Amino acid sequence: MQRWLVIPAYNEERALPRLLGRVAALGVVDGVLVVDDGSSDGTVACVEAWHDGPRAQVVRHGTNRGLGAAMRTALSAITAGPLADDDMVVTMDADDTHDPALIPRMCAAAVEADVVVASRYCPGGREFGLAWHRKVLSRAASAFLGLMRPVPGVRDYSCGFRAYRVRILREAVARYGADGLVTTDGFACMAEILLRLHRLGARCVEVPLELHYERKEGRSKMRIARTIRGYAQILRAVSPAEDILARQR
Ligand SMILES: Nc1nc2c(ncn2[C@@H]2O[C@H](COP(=O)(O)OP(=O)(O)O)[C@@H](O)[C@H]2O)c(=O)[nH]1
Ligand SMILES: [Mg+2]
Repeated sequence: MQRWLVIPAYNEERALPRLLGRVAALGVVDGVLVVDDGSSDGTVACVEAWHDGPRAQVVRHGTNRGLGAAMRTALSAITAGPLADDDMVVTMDADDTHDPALIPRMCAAAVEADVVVASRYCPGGREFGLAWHRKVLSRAASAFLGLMRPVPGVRDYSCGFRAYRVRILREAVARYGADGLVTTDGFACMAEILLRLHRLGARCVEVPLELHYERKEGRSKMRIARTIRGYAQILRAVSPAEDILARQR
Protein backbone atom coordinates (compact mmCIF):
# COMPACT_ATOMS: atom_id res chain seq x y z
CA MET A 1 0.00 0.00 0.00
CA GLN A 2 1.33 3.43 -0.96
CA ARG A 3 0.92 6.63 1.00
CA TRP A 4 1.04 10.02 -0.64
CA LEU A 5 1.18 13.29 1.22
CA VAL A 6 -0.69 16.32 -0.13
CA ILE A 7 0.39 19.73 1.12
CA PRO A 8 -1.44 22.90 0.06
CA ALA A 9 1.01 25.76 0.41
CA TYR A 10 0.87 29.50 0.11
CA ASN A 11 4.02 31.45 0.93
CA GLU A 12 5.44 28.76 3.20
CA GLU A 13 9.16 29.05 2.38
CA ARG A 14 10.11 29.15 6.05
CA ALA A 15 8.04 26.27 7.45
CA LEU A 16 7.87 23.90 4.48
CA PRO A 17 11.59 22.94 4.37
CA ARG A 18 11.41 22.02 8.07
CA LEU A 19 8.29 19.94 7.53
CA LEU A 20 9.76 18.19 4.46
CA GLY A 21 12.91 17.43 6.46
CA ARG A 22 10.83 15.76 9.16
CA VAL A 23 8.85 13.80 6.57
CA ALA A 24 12.07 12.55 4.97
CA ALA A 25 13.64 11.61 8.31
CA LEU A 26 10.58 9.61 9.33
CA GLY A 27 10.18 7.86 5.96
CA VAL A 28 6.43 7.74 6.42
CA VAL A 29 5.27 8.44 2.84
CA ASP A 30 6.08 7.30 -0.69
CA GLY A 31 5.50 10.61 -2.40
CA VAL A 32 4.59 14.24 -1.78
CA LEU A 33 2.33 16.51 -3.84
CA VAL A 34 2.62 20.19 -3.02
CA VAL A 35 -0.03 22.49 -4.49
CA ASP A 36 1.54 25.90 -4.65
CA ASP A 37 -1.21 28.46 -4.74
CA GLY A 38 0.48 31.40 -6.43
CA SER A 39 3.14 31.91 -3.75
CA SER A 40 5.32 34.97 -4.23
CA ASP A 41 8.15 33.59 -2.07
CA GLY A 42 10.47 30.58 -2.45
CA THR A 43 7.87 27.88 -1.72
CA VAL A 44 8.27 26.19 -5.12
CA ALA A 45 12.06 26.49 -5.05
CA CYS A 46 12.29 24.75 -1.68
CA VAL A 47 10.29 21.76 -2.95
CA GLU A 48 12.34 21.59 -6.16
CA ALA A 49 15.55 21.70 -4.12
CA TRP A 50 14.45 18.82 -1.90
CA HIS A 51 16.23 15.68 -3.03
CA ASP A 52 16.79 13.69 0.16
CA GLY A 53 13.20 12.51 0.59
CA PRO A 54 10.52 10.64 -1.33
CA ARG A 55 9.37 11.73 -4.80
CA ALA A 56 7.99 15.25 -4.75
CA GLN A 57 5.77 16.95 -7.29
CA VAL A 58 4.57 20.52 -7.41
CA VAL A 59 1.39 21.67 -9.08
CA ARG A 60 1.25 25.43 -9.44
CA HIS A 61 -1.60 27.88 -9.57
CA GLY A 62 -0.61 31.03 -11.46
CA THR A 63 -2.45 33.21 -8.95
CA ASN A 64 -3.60 32.78 -5.36
CA ARG A 65 -7.00 31.08 -5.47
CA GLY A 66 -7.47 29.86 -1.90
CA LEU A 67 -7.17 26.66 0.13
CA GLY A 68 -10.36 25.12 -1.33
CA ALA A 69 -9.13 25.67 -4.88
CA ALA A 70 -5.82 24.02 -3.94
CA MET A 71 -7.61 21.01 -2.44
CA ARG A 72 -9.74 20.72 -5.59
CA THR A 73 -6.59 20.69 -7.74
CA ALA A 74 -4.94 18.13 -5.45
CA LEU A 75 -7.92 15.77 -5.35
CA SER A 76 -8.31 15.95 -9.15
CA ALA A 77 -4.65 15.09 -9.66
CA ILE A 78 -4.58 12.30 -7.08
CA THR A 79 -7.76 10.57 -8.23
CA ALA A 80 -6.71 10.74 -11.89
CA GLY A 81 -3.21 9.47 -11.08
CA PRO A 82 -1.71 6.01 -10.79
CA LEU A 83 -2.47 5.29 -7.12
CA ALA A 84 -4.46 2.13 -6.42
CA ASP A 85 -7.89 2.33 -4.80
CA ASP A 86 -6.52 0.90 -1.54
CA ASP A 87 -3.69 3.44 -1.28
CA MET A 88 -3.88 6.33 1.17
CA VAL A 89 -3.70 10.07 0.70
CA VAL A 90 -2.77 12.20 3.69
CA THR A 91 -3.36 15.96 3.68
CA MET A 92 -1.64 18.31 6.11
CA ASP A 93 -0.82 21.99 6.60
CA ALA A 94 2.49 23.31 5.31
CA ASP A 95 3.07 25.44 8.40
CA ASP A 96 4.83 22.67 10.39
CA THR A 97 2.22 22.61 13.16
CA HIS A 98 1.11 19.03 12.39
CA ASP A 99 3.45 16.19 13.30
CA PRO A 100 4.09 13.76 10.41
CA ALA A 101 4.96 11.08 12.99
CA LEU A 102 1.19 10.65 13.35
CA ILE A 103 0.81 9.47 9.74
CA PRO A 104 1.42 5.74 10.37
CA ARG A 105 -1.14 5.75 13.15
CA MET A 106 -3.67 7.52 10.93
CA CYS A 107 -3.15 5.01 8.12
CA ALA A 108 -3.44 2.11 10.57
CA ALA A 109 -6.78 3.49 11.76
CA ALA A 110 -7.96 3.43 8.13
CA VAL A 111 -8.19 -0.36 8.31
CA GLU A 112 -11.72 0.15 9.56
CA ALA A 113 -12.44 3.53 7.96
CA ASP A 114 -12.33 5.50 4.70
CA VAL A 115 -11.42 8.82 6.33
CA VAL A 116 -9.23 9.36 9.39
CA VAL A 117 -9.29 12.80 11.00
CA ALA A 118 -6.39 13.94 13.18
CA SER A 119 -8.53 15.59 15.81
CA ARG A 120 -7.92 18.28 18.40
CA TYR A 121 -11.22 17.50 20.05
CA CYS A 122 -11.25 13.75 20.67
CA PRO A 123 -9.86 12.31 23.93
CA GLY A 124 -6.09 12.82 23.94
CA GLY A 125 -6.23 15.70 21.44
CA ARG A 126 -4.60 19.00 22.48
CA GLU A 127 -3.64 22.34 21.04
CA PHE A 128 -0.73 24.55 22.03
CA GLY A 129 -0.10 28.20 21.26
CA LEU A 130 -3.41 29.07 19.63
CA ALA A 131 -4.97 32.50 20.28
CA TRP A 132 -8.22 32.30 22.22
CA HIS A 133 -10.34 33.70 19.38
CA ARG A 134 -9.04 31.00 17.00
CA LYS A 135 -9.86 28.31 19.58
CA VAL A 136 -13.36 29.70 19.92
CA LEU A 137 -13.91 29.91 16.16
CA SER A 138 -12.69 26.37 15.44
CA ARG A 139 -14.61 24.82 18.32
CA ALA A 140 -17.75 26.78 17.47
CA ALA A 141 -17.54 25.73 13.81
CA SER A 142 -17.16 22.06 14.76
CA ALA A 143 -19.92 22.22 17.39
CA PHE A 144 -22.24 23.97 14.92
CA LEU A 145 -21.59 21.51 12.11
CA GLY A 146 -21.92 18.63 14.56
CA LEU A 147 -25.44 19.86 15.30
CA MET A 148 -26.48 20.82 11.77
CA ARG A 149 -24.71 18.18 9.65
CA PRO A 150 -23.40 15.52 12.05
CA VAL A 151 -20.79 13.08 10.79
CA PRO A 152 -20.67 10.06 13.14
CA GLY A 153 -17.20 9.52 14.57
CA VAL A 154 -16.03 13.09 13.95
CA ARG A 155 -15.63 15.99 16.40
CA ASP A 156 -13.08 18.08 14.49
CA TYR A 157 -14.60 19.28 11.20
CA SER A 158 -11.98 21.80 10.12
CA CYS A 159 -8.54 20.33 10.75
CA GLY A 160 -6.51 19.92 7.56
CA PHE A 161 -4.62 16.84 8.77
CA ARG A 162 -6.51 13.79 7.45
CA ALA A 163 -5.97 10.44 5.77
CA TYR A 164 -8.29 9.30 2.98
CA ARG A 165 -8.60 6.00 1.19
CA VAL A 166 -8.12 6.74 -2.54
CA ARG A 167 -11.24 4.68 -3.35
CA ILE A 168 -13.57 7.03 -1.48
CA LEU A 169 -11.99 10.08 -3.14
CA ARG A 170 -12.47 8.49 -6.58
CA GLU A 171 -16.10 7.71 -5.73
CA ALA A 172 -16.62 11.31 -4.65
CA VAL A 173 -15.06 12.78 -7.79
CA ALA A 174 -17.11 10.39 -9.94
CA ARG A 175 -20.29 11.44 -8.13
CA TYR A 176 -19.80 15.20 -7.73
CA GLY A 177 -16.92 16.07 -10.08
CA ALA A 178 -13.92 17.76 -8.48
CA ASP A 179 -15.66 21.14 -8.82
CA GLY A 180 -18.75 19.81 -7.06
CA LEU A 181 -16.81 18.05 -4.33
CA VAL A 182 -15.14 21.30 -3.24
CA THR A 183 -17.27 24.33 -4.10
CA THR A 184 -15.81 26.75 -1.57
CA ASP A 185 -12.41 28.27 -2.28
CA GLY A 186 -11.63 29.08 1.33
CA PHE A 187 -10.85 27.25 4.57
CA ALA A 188 -14.38 25.83 4.96
CA CYS A 189 -13.37 23.36 2.23
CA MET A 190 -12.17 20.86 4.83
CA ALA A 191 -15.65 20.62 6.34
CA GLU A 192 -17.23 20.50 2.89
CA ILE A 193 -15.09 17.54 1.80
CA LEU A 194 -15.94 15.69 5.01
CA LEU A 195 -19.69 16.27 4.69
CA ARG A 196 -19.75 15.15 1.07
CA LEU A 197 -17.75 12.00 1.79
CA HIS A 198 -20.07 11.20 4.67
CA ARG A 199 -23.04 11.54 2.30
CA LEU A 200 -21.40 8.92 0.10
CA GLY A 201 -21.28 6.52 3.04
CA ALA A 202 -17.65 7.04 4.07
CA ARG A 203 -16.79 5.61 7.48
CA CYS A 204 -14.93 8.24 9.49
CA VAL A 205 -12.80 7.86 12.63
CA GLU A 206 -10.53 10.17 14.61
CA VAL A 207 -7.10 9.83 16.14
CA PRO A 208 -5.93 12.43 18.68
CA LEU A 209 -3.85 15.33 17.37
CA GLU A 210 -1.50 17.57 19.32
CA LEU A 211 -1.58 20.80 17.32
CA HIS A 212 1.67 22.69 17.84
CA TYR A 213 0.65 26.17 16.84
CA GLU A 214 3.46 27.65 18.88
CA ARG A 215 5.77 26.47 16.09
CA LYS A 216 3.98 28.65 13.56
CA GLU A 217 6.02 31.51 12.17
CA GLY A 218 4.16 34.47 10.80
CA ARG A 219 0.44 34.95 10.68
CA SER A 220 -2.32 32.50 9.92
CA LYS A 221 -3.68 32.78 6.41
CA MET A 222 -7.18 32.09 7.58
CA ARG A 223 -9.55 35.03 7.05
CA ILE A 224 -12.19 34.80 9.75
CA ALA A 225 -15.13 36.56 8.05
CA ARG A 226 -14.51 34.73 4.79
CA THR A 227 -14.34 31.39 6.60
CA ILE A 228 -17.63 32.01 8.42
CA ARG A 229 -19.26 32.90 5.08
CA GLY A 230 -17.78 29.67 3.70
CA TYR A 231 -19.48 27.62 6.45
CA ALA A 232 -22.82 29.27 5.66
CA GLN A 233 -22.29 28.42 2.00
CA ILE A 234 -21.54 24.74 2.60
CA LEU A 235 -24.50 24.42 4.93
CA ARG A 236 -26.68 25.42 1.97
CA ALA A 237 -24.65 23.40 -0.53
CA VAL A 238 -24.49 20.14 1.43
CA SER A 239 -28.13 19.85 2.36
CA PRO A 240 -30.47 16.87 2.39
CA ALA A 241 -32.25 18.44 -0.62
CA GLU A 242 -29.02 18.40 -2.59
CA ASP A 243 -28.78 14.65 -2.10
CA ILE A 244 -32.27 14.08 -3.45
CA LEU A 245 -31.55 16.31 -6.47
CA ALA A 246 -28.25 14.52 -7.12
CA ARG A 247 -30.00 11.14 -7.18
CA GLN A 248 -32.50 12.46 -9.73
CA ARG A 249 -29.74 13.78 -12.04
N1 LIG B 1 -3.27 26.57 -1.59
C1 LIG B 1 -3.48 27.45 -0.62
N2 LIG B 1 -3.10 27.10 0.55
C2 LIG B 1 -3.28 28.00 1.50
C3 LIG B 1 -3.83 29.26 1.31
N3 LIG B 1 -3.87 29.88 2.47
C4 LIG B 1 -3.33 29.00 3.33
N4 LIG B 1 -2.97 27.89 2.73
C5 LIG B 1 -2.36 26.70 3.28
O1 LIG B 1 -3.36 26.07 4.02
C6 LIG B 1 -2.81 25.57 5.21
C7 LIG B 1 -3.55 26.20 6.34
O2 LIG B 1 -3.18 27.56 6.47
P1 LIG B 1 -2.63 28.06 7.86
O3 LIG B 1 -2.11 29.46 7.74
O4 LIG B 1 -1.70 27.02 8.38
O5 LIG B 1 -3.97 28.10 8.70
P2 LIG B 1 -4.14 27.86 10.26
O6 LIG B 1 -3.21 26.74 10.64
O7 LIG B 1 -5.58 27.47 10.40
O8 LIG B 1 -3.82 29.14 10.92
C8 LIG B 1 -1.31 25.88 5.13
O9 LIG B 1 -0.68 24.76 4.57
C9 LIG B 1 -1.24 27.04 4.19
O10 LIG B 1 -0.03 27.15 3.49
C10 LIG B 1 -4.21 29.61 0.01
O11 LIG B 1 -4.69 30.69 -0.27
N5 LIG B 1 -4.02 28.66 -0.92
MG1 LIG C 1 -1.92 25.54 9.91
